[in-house]
Amino acid sequence: MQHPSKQTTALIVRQARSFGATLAGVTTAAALRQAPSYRVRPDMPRPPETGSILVLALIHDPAQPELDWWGVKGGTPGNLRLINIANRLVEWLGRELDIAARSLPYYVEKGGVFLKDAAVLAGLGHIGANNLVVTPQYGPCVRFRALFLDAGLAPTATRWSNPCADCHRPCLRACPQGSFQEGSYHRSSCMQQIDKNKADAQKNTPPLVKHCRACELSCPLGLPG
Ligand code: B12
Repeated sequence: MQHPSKQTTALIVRQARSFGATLAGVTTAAALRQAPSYRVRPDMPRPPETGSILVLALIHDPAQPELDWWGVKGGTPGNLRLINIANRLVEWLGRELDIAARSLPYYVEKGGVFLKDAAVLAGLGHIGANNLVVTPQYGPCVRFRALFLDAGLAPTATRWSNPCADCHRPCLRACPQGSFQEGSYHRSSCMQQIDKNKADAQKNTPPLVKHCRACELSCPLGLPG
């Protein structure tokens, strides 16, 4: 089914926001299939060749750290909110626009998509020096979820330039494991911190995992703590 008008895309984005998404945007499944993360990880399942991806972003205000704590229904309370918004959209898209949609799992290996690539292609932000999607409105303090829509929609576009261009990049020095010592993100150093966060969680009841956000919260575009 084709819905190539920008008005249909704008209507869907507005509805996503009225259901509680902070930001929303659309890219084509075909564009996402070609995105850099799929080139780095050819072993991962790719989105279909046709259809669209609706990306939802939810603000994760540093003043509400519990939104990002792992170990509850939905993974985190923030992700549970995103799941609920996505479920309401699936029902609304079918009823109002006759568009079949499904909410995609969080993990790529379980049929999800690389969410940062999807968010950048949908025009929500840029990949920052901290390897996170930095949005103009909330810096990197957002989390994403995506839906697959069985319809050819007009994509949303980026209207702004890379925010890290003129930044002194405190994110590169904020990591407790020095994951950016060589100027770009080093996954295995970051994983050491993630493992430490998981071990720390076992000392508490309930064992909620409070992942490090140093590279995120040091961004000058993020919200004040
Ligand atoms: C696995 C995973 C992890 C792993 C590995 C991370 C990694 N980057 O390798 C670990 C556990 C270490 C981790 C850590 C964190 N994660 Co994580 N993670 C994921 C997950 C599930 C998949 C990411 C992945 O494997 N990417 C693939 C690897 C190969 O690529 P990459 O390092 O991300 O780099 C690619 C992009 O930068 C892209 N890219 C670069 N330039 C460009 C330009 C364009 C135009 C495009 C389209 C793409 C693009 O290409 C690169 C590959 O070549 C996603 C959820 C999802 N389904 O996507 C969340 C996700 C990326 N994580 C997220 C977060 C917040 C974090 C942490 C801050 C911890 C936390 N508090 O949750 C840290 C931050 C680490 C960092 N600075 O990157 C958020 C990011 C939100 C944002 N604003 O960007 C996501 C999207 C989850 C969510 N809930 O929204 N994570």
